[in-house]
Amino acid sequence: MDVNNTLSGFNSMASTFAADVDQAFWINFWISIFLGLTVLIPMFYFAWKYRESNVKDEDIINYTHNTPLEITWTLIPTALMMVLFYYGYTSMKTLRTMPAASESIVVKVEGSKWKWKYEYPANKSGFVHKITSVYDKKIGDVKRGLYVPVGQKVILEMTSPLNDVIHAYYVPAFRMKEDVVPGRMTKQWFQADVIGEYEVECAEYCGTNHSYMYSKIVVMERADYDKWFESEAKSPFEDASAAQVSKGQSLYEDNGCAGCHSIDTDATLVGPSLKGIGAKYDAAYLKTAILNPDKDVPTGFFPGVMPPFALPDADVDELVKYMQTAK
Ligand code: HEC
Ligand SMILES: [Cu+2]
Repeated sequence: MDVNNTLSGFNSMASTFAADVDQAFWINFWISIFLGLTVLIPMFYFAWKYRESNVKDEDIINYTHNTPLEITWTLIPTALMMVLFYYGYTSMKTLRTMPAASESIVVKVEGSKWKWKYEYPANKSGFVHKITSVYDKKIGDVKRGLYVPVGQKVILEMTSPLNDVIHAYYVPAFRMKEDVVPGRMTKQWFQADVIGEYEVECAEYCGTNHSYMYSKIVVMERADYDKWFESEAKSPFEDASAAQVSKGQSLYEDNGCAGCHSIDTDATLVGPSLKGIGAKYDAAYLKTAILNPDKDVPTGFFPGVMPPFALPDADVDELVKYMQTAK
């Protein structure tokens, strides 16, 4: 994914309604140009023609009105505005009319500072895929994303936690964007028709790491998707059995710690590097750092940035163990 070229998505027509939205845009654009010029050109022409040095006082006539002219300049713009309305309304309707849930994959999306989480319906064996998608500054790419089969309707049910802020789920290649609001569910849908990887951006300014609040949608062959969906692998590109990540590492990734902390380099992301932190502090300090981050704030950082994580004790212990041992 090339994050330096965020407009690249506009070159592709990867969803069912991309063409619709583009058509509405271009009709809007050209009608606006036409109407703008029909006002501006006569305006400049008359300003020049009737300039002070060119008009004698005795030549000035006061017209009160001109009915045919007034009817013309009312009817033509009105008709053109109705054309704009028609294309705007019909494409809006396609975008905002959700397909039947029975023929769609319904994925729950949670946007929070600064990660995206996806939760799928249970698969045949009752396993629920929960994916955390964060941008990793070190590798310059998004780790994990939303996986969908090509040609499949997908409904996104989106929200944000109550203690968070507004985000927006924006997929340029699909021409779709909708706010993600704490305490409220918003929806959008799409059907991707071209296999590939598409960038997702947060389109609502949400604080320090807003510009890195990326995710991706990976559109794949039906068979590849099904194979992954019925497995317990974290993504279609990771092998469930070979992935011997510890419970701690898994929690570290799923809670989005990696989006704010580097654990294998000294790089400062949003928060301090956690490399070698086990040698610096004891377990009690690390535990408090997770549950009550504002208690001890290292110099150079601010309270209120790292959210408190209300995790079960066992999970906190695993995270602490992971931080103590990570190389
Ligand atoms: C939104 C960004 C963000 C996320 C997500 C985040 N942190 Fe932090 N973290 C920070 C910031 C900023 C600080 C420094 C300020 C403070 O202590 O509150 C910090 C401090 C810490 C410290 C103390 C470091 C020190 O040198 O004193 C530890 C340990 C820590 N975080 C672990 C974690 C773990 C584990 C997770 C995941 C469960 C996590 N953080 C998630 C931003 C984040
Ligand atoms: Cu955001």
